[in-house]
Amino acid sequence: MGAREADTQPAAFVELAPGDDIQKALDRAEPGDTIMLKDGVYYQSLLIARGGSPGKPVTLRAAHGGGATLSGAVPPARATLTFERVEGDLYKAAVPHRVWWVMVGPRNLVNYGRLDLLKQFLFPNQSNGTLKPCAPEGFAWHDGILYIRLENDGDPNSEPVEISRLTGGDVDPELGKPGHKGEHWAPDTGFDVPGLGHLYSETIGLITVKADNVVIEGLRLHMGVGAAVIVHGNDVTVRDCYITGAHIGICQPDILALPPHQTPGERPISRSNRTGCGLTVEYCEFTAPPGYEAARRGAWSGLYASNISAVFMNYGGARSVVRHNWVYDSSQDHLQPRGNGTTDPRDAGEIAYNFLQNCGDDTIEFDSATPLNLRVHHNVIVDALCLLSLCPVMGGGLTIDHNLFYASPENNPPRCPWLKLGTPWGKGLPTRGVRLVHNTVVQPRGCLQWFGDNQRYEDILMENNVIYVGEAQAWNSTDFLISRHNLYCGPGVKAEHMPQMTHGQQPFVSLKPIDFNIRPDSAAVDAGATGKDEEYFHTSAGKAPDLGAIEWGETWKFPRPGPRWATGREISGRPALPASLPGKWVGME
Ligand SMILES: [Ca+2]
Ligand SMILES: [Ca+2]
Repeated sequence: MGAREADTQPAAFVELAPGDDIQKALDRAEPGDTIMLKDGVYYQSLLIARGGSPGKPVTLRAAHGGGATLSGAVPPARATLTFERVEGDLYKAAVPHRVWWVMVGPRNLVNYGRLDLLKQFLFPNQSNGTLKPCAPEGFAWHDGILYIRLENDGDPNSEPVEISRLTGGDVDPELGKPGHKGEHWAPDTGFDVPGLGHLYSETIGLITVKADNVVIEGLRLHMGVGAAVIVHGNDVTVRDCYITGAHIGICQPDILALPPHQTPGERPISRSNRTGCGLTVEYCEFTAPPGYEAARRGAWSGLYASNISAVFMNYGGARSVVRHNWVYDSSQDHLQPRGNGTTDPRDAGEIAYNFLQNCGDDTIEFDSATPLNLRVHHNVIVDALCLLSLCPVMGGGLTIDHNLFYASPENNPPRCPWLKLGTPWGKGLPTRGVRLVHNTVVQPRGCLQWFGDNQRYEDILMENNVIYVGEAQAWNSTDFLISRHNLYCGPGVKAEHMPQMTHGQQPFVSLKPIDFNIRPDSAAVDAGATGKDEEYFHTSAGKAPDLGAIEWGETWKFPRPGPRWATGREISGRPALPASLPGKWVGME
């Protein structure tokens, strides 16, 4: 470990190797300092309490991108577990400390909490405690014994089992009990452990940042349990990190004590304008298998409140930027942005150029009562139980433009909606202040909306989109204004289903494989509302704007998402693209 020569030195590089104490180096850091981690695994959890200043952050960085792993697992030398068969595929091993998380290779196991639930693979439903089928793999820890069951009668003695280290973690024992109406909402805040309570994700993490101007870069963040990174500070950047084994990848809690309970209905809404500001998360990769696969196999409602119902980001601060990330294989919403509480353009947030794939719930869910002040653009969203949730956006301030949404016919379950509407907070609360412009939606076996009828809407703008669906629906919400400058098409679509919109034949160059460019003879060419290019962030050509995300003749340039150090086989277990989706659409060519 290199030492700082003098405290007056403007910045220091400290290079550490596995076994060195990262915390000690962090506790001495001054603005502008960089702590470099040499290749290897660091079994440490960190609190960053000393930050930098604007332009001079404190940086924690892998010396070689992806070479250094920060792990919340028990080090292998100490993880000498001997499993003994109890009955059938149920095994047990003595582990004196409580185990919050277990992984087998890339797979996360459900923390069933109670042995009887593990034996039945049943997990209490979030809302009413009813036991629901859940993933057929899992564990339960009780009184110094770890019980485990693996799929296909797997013997844990011959599998790469990792268990979480001894660590703290606040559990509210009153929450998460079957039937208990507590002020929490898994998975937004954490996860339930049956028999024990609700674990808040902000209480166990690999890195907790309680300082401003901090950069975390190039690391593998493994088994954070509650979260990989818990962000309390302002102007924190996480980039080029690969995140596995956490309930929430980046968790930005409110500074207020949880849970504030200040809105109608039963769901806690955070006073998000008190959250840290200026969060940037870019070029990261997050995955939580087998979440999507288990949700597809019908375990969704059992998984919902469990630890493996994982979320890439739950956050809400002003000036947040989320870009160039690749997120896949989770059973929960990939992104959960909360309202940042302001309408000032200087506080606006952005979600851009992300590739969001294989989501077992709603890929982005914006549950928010306060203004979002957010633009969501140039993302590619591929395969999900629901591609996007406006459920609900009560504070407005949301623009969604130039995104590609694709539910592939070969990978995705049928009947996938593009938009989840309605509200979980009771009737009478309108969704408002949403602009959906210049998006391209292709769902050969899906539909337009879910829960949308007979809700209230205010100030909704839907214009210049192309929506291709396999299943047509009528639309009964007259206050959800739909411009005629949208193309609604697909094999089952009839003009009377959505008379407000323009109808037409197959607008694309090809559906197999998918080519999102519109055909020159498509009804979408030059059919957009004119005079709104600037407002809609669009550049039109020809006589008028084209409908959809891509003007005819233009090229879609999607930068390769995920850590920039992982361009080959540095990361295993990435999902294949659907065969019908050429890689160029997501920057893979
Ligand atoms: Ca959701
Ligand atoms: Ca045009």
